[in-house]
Amino acid sequence: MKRWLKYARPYVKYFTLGPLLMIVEVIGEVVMPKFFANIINGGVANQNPGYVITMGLIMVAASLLMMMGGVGGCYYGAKASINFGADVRRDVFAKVQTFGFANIDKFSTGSLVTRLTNDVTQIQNFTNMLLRMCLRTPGMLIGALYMAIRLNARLALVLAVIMPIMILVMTVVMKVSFPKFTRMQTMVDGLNVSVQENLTNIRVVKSFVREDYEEDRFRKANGNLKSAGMDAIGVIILMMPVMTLFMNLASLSVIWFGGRMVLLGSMPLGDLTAFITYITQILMSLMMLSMIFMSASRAVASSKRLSEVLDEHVALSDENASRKDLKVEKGRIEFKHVFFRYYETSEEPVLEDINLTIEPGQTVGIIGSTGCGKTTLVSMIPRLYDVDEGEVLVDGVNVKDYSLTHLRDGVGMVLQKNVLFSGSIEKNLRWGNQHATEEEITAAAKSAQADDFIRNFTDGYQMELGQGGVNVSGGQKQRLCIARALLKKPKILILDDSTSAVDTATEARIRQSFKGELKDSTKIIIAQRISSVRDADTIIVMDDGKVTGMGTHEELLENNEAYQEIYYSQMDREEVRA
Ligand code: DUT
Ligand code: MG
Repeated sequence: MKRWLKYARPYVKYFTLGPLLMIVEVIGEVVMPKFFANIINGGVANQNPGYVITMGLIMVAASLLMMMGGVGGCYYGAKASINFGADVRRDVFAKVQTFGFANIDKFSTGSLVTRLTNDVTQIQNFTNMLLRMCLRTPGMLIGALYMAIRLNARLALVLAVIMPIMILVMTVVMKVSFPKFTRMQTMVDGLNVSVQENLTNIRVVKSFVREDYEEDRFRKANGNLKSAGMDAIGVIILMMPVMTLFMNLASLSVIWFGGRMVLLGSMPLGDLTAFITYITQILMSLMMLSMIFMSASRAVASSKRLSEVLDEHVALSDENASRKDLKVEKGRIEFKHVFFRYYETSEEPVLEDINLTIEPGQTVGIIGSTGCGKTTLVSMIPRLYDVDEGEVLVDGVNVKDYSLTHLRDGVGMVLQKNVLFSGSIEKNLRWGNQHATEEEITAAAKSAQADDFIRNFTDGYQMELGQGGVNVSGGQKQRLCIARALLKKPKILILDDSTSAVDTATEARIRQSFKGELKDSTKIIIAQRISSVRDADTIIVMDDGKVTGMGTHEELLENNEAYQEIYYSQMDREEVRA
């Protein structure tokens, strides 16, 4: 609660003006029936047209005032809640940006999208409703109650019976519906996950002709949401007629008892009509209160989900880093007894007791069967994940002691599952360095063997890429990603299977250019092809989370069985090709 108040503070003017103006409307609503009673009692019964006209004019003026209050109240209420929602959304998004991979894996992207959109909207709508109703509803309840008792205290006893029953019904309904709303939000998550996964991967879906399957999956998620929604709304649907029943019973009793009073002459007719209006107002405001609580239970469910994001502990941060000013200067890498697993519950570690040292300027190849942990191993260097045991040192300093910005600035990583973003090629390359000159950009593209094909596009470096870089080929995309990393001029360059879609001749040219331009940088190349790593200073052979061999191509060919196996299986193919 305190957290959300903080978001209201900058808009305190709107937050007070809204409800205050609504009060104007309520006062009007409460005195109107009394004026009406006066017209009947004083004007109609006494046949006094002058009085009727004066009262009528007063009522018109009051109505105008009421309208102004109502419009103003709604305006400021909307202004307050929209600003409030926007600020919450901004902060939740900023928090998500600090998340490590592990945090994102935990929530799932779909759920984060729901929280950022739907959940924020829920609390925004509730705030809006609260601002319009928070003074209005109790104001109307108390005002009408006061007027009714003043008009006829004995008749008001009817309320003493009806009101407790209605309050009881409302409490039960709220208790029942709260968990149902929480469940509904989870179903919205499910729906978003299904939609998001489908849309981002629509090309794969289509190429595997999986539309039916996807439709089915969507139908299930949509169906779940529908039934959860029906379930939650169902309670409210049931509540409405029950409340109306009590309201009608109350009016009926008032007419029954009040009618007798009018006949006996102990109550003027105008008072009875006014009284009936007040009864309706009281019961209506009770209903409205219950609506507010209902909307509150939804908002509470959403606010809990937002708090989960805002309170999420980001383990992978540089808050406790002791050498924040330090930059990566040389590019020496050391792994000491490193253990790692993605999930605390998994039995086998993905990395098991890794020990290795890579000297600055060296080129190191990593080779091994798929799933053996190559990507995981290199992810430890720019701290995409943190080790469970042991330590990773860069230039003799634990990676946890660098500021994340400096560490990641020093480490250029071309991810295995790489993406480009919508925008021009130049804009994408500038991710590597915002301030790069045109010459630097061309140079990086040339080293990555991308300059030629970029120039062949009609718009050259200004060609617009689609979302995820869909309008370039796989090999072109890989080369653009390499160029993007090269622009950082990193001390450590990691290529994770980054030339798998590039032909061998082009790949050789890329390696050649590294020798010239990245002479002093440490280069780590993960590859499936021996030809990609055979020139490396050291080749690391991995199997099942462990390093099983380390040495030059010749050394490994002599004494490492796994390496020999890979080599000879690929040699056959190379020879056939040659
Ligand atoms: N793994 C996870 N969660 C992840 C990524 C990987 O549990 O987010 C598992 C899958 C695999 C192991 O970790 O069993 C090692 O994965 P990694 O991606 O490191 O393997 P790789 O050597 O890079 O395989 P590939 O050659 O297919 O890229
Ligand atoms: Mg990999």
